[in-house]
Amino acid sequence: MQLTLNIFCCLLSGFLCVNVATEKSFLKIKDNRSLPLVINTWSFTEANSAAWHVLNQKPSGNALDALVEGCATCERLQCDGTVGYGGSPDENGETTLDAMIMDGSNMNIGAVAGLRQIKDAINVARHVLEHTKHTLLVGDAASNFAEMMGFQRESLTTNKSIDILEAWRNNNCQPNYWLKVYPEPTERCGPYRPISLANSELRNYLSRYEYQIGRYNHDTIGMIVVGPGGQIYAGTSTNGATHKIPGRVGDSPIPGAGAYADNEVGAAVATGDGDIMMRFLPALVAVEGLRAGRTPTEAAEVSMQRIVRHYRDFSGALVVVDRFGNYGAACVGMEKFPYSVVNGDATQKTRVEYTYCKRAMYL
Ligand code: SD4
Repeated sequence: MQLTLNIFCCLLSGFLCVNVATEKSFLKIKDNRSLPLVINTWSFTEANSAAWHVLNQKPSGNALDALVEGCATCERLQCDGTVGYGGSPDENGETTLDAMIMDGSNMNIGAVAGLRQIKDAINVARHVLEHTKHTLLVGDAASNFAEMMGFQRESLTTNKSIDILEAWRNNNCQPNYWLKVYPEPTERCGPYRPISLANSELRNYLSRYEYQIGRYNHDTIGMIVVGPGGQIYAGTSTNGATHKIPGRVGDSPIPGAGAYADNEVGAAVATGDGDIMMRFLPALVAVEGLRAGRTPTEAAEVSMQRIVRHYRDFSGALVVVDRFGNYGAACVGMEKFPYSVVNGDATQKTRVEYTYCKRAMYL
């Protein structure tokens, strides 16, 4: 019966559903229920190992410390140039940071967005979590808050980020995120002024926009830590999208978009084209999928399918964990998506696993 259902489903919706079927049977055999667990997007293995190390410290290792140390490790290492200082310069050449932590025991969140001149985004997010009644602080005021909390202001610019900016300017500021402006943004640099277009013309712009902003100008660490007693934390840290318009904030610090956690069911973290992802709250949708009885892989697939139905050229991925430590992932717009994971007893080591993905053709 299940097989018939899967075949029917595949005929209706194309490749993604084939993945659901195979991954599901795979999960049944594997049925990984060992806790504690640390899992994160991409092959950021140092971050994963650092979190695992903290989690297993006796007597004080806890899930929040582990999550913060994991993401902070990526910030220090400038993982892929897309986390921490010196990466993804905006149109002015400045690197700004987004980060979030969610506590699945009480739904408390601390986040920062567009954080300027402070390297330790995940730690500042922790201070929002622990020392304020707010959820999200932004921009220069978030930096003022960080200074009050004892963090140091410094430039996040590096030789590499200067080079990226110069190459972009020399390439007539291509690609960029502008629409409906003059001078023509596909050919010229700004400053731009708005022009009005008919709706049909705007549609053409939208598809071209999706084509230009690809997988390689955004990555993020999204991490989930499930402690031995089932305590779940989810978090993110990123420097966003390269050549973003100053002021742009992505999905990573937005609750339900970049991450979501609920001790009652599980957690999810996202990576990818945040301008699109944040329109769908994919982490929340995935966690609600778990609540409705889906496996982690199914919950991730369904959440991604919802985005692809509207944005076929979208690229992104989700990692999902249930409260027992079963995990899965789904991805769109790339060949395969790696994630780093470690679980079980303290002797276990970080490994990289992959989920294969293809752009859904018939959704
Ligand atoms: C953003 N979602 O700011 C982040 C970037 C990212 O994998 O996740 N890249 O759009």
